[in-house]
Amino acid sequence: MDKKMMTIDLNSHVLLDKAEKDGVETMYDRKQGFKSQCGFGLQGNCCRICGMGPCRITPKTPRGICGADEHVIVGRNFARMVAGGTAAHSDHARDIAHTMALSSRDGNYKIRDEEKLIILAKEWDVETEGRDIYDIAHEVADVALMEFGKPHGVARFLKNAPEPRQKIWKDLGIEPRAIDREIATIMHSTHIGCTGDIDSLIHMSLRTALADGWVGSMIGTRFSDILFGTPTVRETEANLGVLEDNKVNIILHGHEPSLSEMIVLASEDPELVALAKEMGADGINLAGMCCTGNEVTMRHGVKTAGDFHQQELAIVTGAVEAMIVDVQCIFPALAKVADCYHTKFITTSPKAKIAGSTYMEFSEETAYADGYKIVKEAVLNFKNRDKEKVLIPELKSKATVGYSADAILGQLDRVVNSHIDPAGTLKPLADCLKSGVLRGAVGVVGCNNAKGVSNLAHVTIMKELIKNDILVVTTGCGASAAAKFGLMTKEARKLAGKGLATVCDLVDIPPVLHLGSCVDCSRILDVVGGTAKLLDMDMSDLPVAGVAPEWMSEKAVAIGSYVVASGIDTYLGVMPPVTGSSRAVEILCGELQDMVGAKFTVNENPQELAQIIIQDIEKKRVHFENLV
Ligand code: SF4
Ligand code: MSK
Repeated sequence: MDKKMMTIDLNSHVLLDKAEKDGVETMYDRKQGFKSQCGFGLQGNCCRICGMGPCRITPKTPRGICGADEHVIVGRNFARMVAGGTAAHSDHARDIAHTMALSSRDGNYKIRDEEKLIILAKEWDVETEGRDIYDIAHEVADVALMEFGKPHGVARFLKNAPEPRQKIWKDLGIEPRAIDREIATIMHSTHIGCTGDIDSLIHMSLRTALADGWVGSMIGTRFSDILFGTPTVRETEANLGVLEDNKVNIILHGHEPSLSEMIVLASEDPELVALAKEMGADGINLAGMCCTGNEVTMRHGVKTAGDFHQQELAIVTGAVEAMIVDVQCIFPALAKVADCYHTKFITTSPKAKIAGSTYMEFSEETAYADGYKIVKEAVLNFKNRDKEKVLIPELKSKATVGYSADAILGQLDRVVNSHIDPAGTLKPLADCLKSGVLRGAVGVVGCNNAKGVSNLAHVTIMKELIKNDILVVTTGCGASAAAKFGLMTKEARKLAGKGLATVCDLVDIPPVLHLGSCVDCSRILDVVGGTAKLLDMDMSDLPVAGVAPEWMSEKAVAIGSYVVASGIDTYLGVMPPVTGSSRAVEILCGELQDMVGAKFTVNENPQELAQIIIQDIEKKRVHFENLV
């Protein structure tokens, strides 16, 4: 295997050698078996929606048995990807809302950000005067849960968007009603014999994606902040070098903070720390992975072990006592890899049971007790570690993380002239954009994709953007890549252009800002929406963009679609399975511009993609500068 063609992460290179030596198969081995992938699947024109199929579109069979053409088939497949992604983010949000409904003063889950709860309660017309904070929390949780299936009206959070944007959604008829309803509508409409019109399929995809971004993800982010604390700026480290030789190493992987928060608490329990010492370890070392990694690093400074493509390699170190997972982005392959070492692969969610794992169900009702049991299992496993099999690679990078929208406001307040400007606003950011010191701001988000070299596109694009005075904000595995490659440090300012470097010095920020996990793309909507409102513009007027250089999940398709529907141009480094329909490409990469003021652009060469983004931002500046 040519490791350089697999990943640019040098720790991963070390561990790929070890995996080979240990006889362990990883995704990179399997990737080689998939060198030529199915052309129908790549183009999205294979349909297996009904039992008469699969029907594949070719010159000889231009229609499926029911008569669906390539446009209908591609459109239905695309819509189902959006529905899948929206379901995942939103079910995460639903769980957090349920957790808030369980919160109590002496229970496992408490209200940590009362101010944020009160603001939200007022936004949602929940009475706050003279009420106990937990009564307010429970009512707000109930209101949120209604957003999933309320029978009337449209989503409440939509009114947070700038007014011109709300009008576009209303006029187009893409205001989401309730989250589950939008998902169900897509599943119904894409059933055999329903929607046979690609324009309509993309239209409903946008409405469902908006339910993801402006409703589900917003509930996920805000409720997590209220329950677990709004992230603040803190220092951490990233990459597999954060594992420790003589400690019980526990990897937290998945998405929902309700589990990881309990594991963090339990890992500090004096009884379990004492037990770890009894087992011969120096203590317990937690490290995060994927989006759970982002959640716990930005709230607790827990170090980040790595990203999506490093989950197997973490176990290959031979130094992990437990890999604890909940939902989403967890390789079923982990069970087999864990079998080759002493690692306990612990699944916890009835929504994501994996054959071959140790299943220890986590319930919010018995949260701490469950977390304690799971950590204890990990600690007791330390005695089974085989020192001969341990190899912890050396590399790790420092990173400053935790830039929630609130933390960004806090940093900006450092440069506010309080005699002239009110504190707590995005005005300094808007001023930097107006003056052109910052040419623009770009969200670089999303996964790693085995179609490319892991991390290459993320790092290349981020470096190019900051060099050209474009501020980068990042979430998900893009954020982990940035942290691993040192882009979230003050030292990274030397990679930035003069304007951005000056802003970073003034505001004391790195050129790449860590905004959190996948659901925290909603923080990007908050910042862009807030800046647009401040400037009395629409989001599509700003020199901003979204990029998913290495996207792979259905969630990423939903994110890209709501970002575009919010008026923010979106750039993809991997082609989605839509090229089987010329009409799909025409709409997604062209006509959406007239509908929602933004569109998709795809280029699989990261250098070229970065240059396209920079040129487009400069073009947008002309329009923007005319408006300000
Ligand atoms: Fe074939 Fe139509 Fe059934 Fe799809 S829905 S599998 S195109 S017959
Ligand atoms: S974990 S969705 S690989 S960002 Fe959110 Fe990473 Fe993508 Fe999963």
